[in-house]
Amino acid sequence: MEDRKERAFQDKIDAELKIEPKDWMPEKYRRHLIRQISQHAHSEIIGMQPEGNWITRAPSLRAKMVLIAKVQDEAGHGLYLYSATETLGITRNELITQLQTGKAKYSNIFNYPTLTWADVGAIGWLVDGAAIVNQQSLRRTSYGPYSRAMIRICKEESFHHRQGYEIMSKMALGTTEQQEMAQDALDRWWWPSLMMFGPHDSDSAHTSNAMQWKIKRETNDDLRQVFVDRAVKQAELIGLTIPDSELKWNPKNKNYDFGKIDWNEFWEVVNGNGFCNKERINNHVKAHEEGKWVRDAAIAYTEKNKNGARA
Ligand code: BYC
Repeated sequence: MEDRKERAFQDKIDAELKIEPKDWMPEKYRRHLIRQISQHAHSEIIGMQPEGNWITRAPSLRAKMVLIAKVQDEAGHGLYLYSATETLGITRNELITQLQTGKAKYSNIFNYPTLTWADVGAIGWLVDGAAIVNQQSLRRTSYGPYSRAMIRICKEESFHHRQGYEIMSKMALGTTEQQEMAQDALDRWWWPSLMMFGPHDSDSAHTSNAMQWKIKRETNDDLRQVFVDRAVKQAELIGLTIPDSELKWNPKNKNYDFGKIDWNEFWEVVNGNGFCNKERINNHVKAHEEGKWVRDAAIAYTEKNKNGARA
């Protein structure tokens, strides 16, 4: 019986039909999605911190308004993604506990500090740039609510990418000091951005199932390559140098070969030993505790309306 259901499930996926919350799905598929979508949601929410750090110090009113809008968008992305995860039968509270206790991961990239205004540019350009490559692919993911969230999120990410590239272009074409700041930001954010795509395919524990179930549509290495090829041209255009002496055009494959990624650094950061891991989680815990009265008030209001409707 279970086998028959599983075959019908796979046939549906192979036929490019979406799986919806009330459809039958194997437990492994459900758990895989909860893991991936919730980690994605956590990344959006934790990702507000490095850039939020610069809102009060943005160099102009325009820059400040744009940055506030961007950070607010990330909160919205987190909310769509938490909602998509909840359709799989897990509560928001459980998800938040998983994040705060270190059971659930979030993207490696948000454990690095934002030292200068150029870092805000580098995040928009490289981090959102990497996220777009990954998320454009995920628009075709097999789970309906995740796919629909991705379509909406991608539209906003394009604006984020532009705001980052605009900051970098202005600085790269500015005074010598600004040029140095832009190059320094690129030097620090380049390699962690490549790590965002996850381990090489040969070391990726989840890729095989994810590809079979069409949760992922392209592998970690394939998406990383798309990102590198795009970013090299963008860096050239504004006169910045990618910090990789092995970066070289490969005429046979028609893409850029690049140097070795430091996977020790990746695992250290992912496992809690990056520069900012503790600070990021402590801030989250504090904000969550301080927001308790808002959640309590919202629940009390809903309960009151329910009771009112019953009376
Ligand atoms: N960081 O088998 P693998 C944003 C973990 S936020 C940390 O390849 P999978 C933005 C992985 O979880 C964008 N951990 O896994 C927000 C697994 O460990 P577990 C965030 C990572 O799932 C604010 C183990 O390594 N985007 O755009 O097949 C401001 C083995 O990996 C990472 C998403 O989350 C990492 N980078 O592939 C600006 C996209 N990579 O879970 C921007 C959605 C891997 O077994 N997620 N790990 O403990 C995905 O597409 C996939 O989950 C990944 C990893 C490609 C990330």
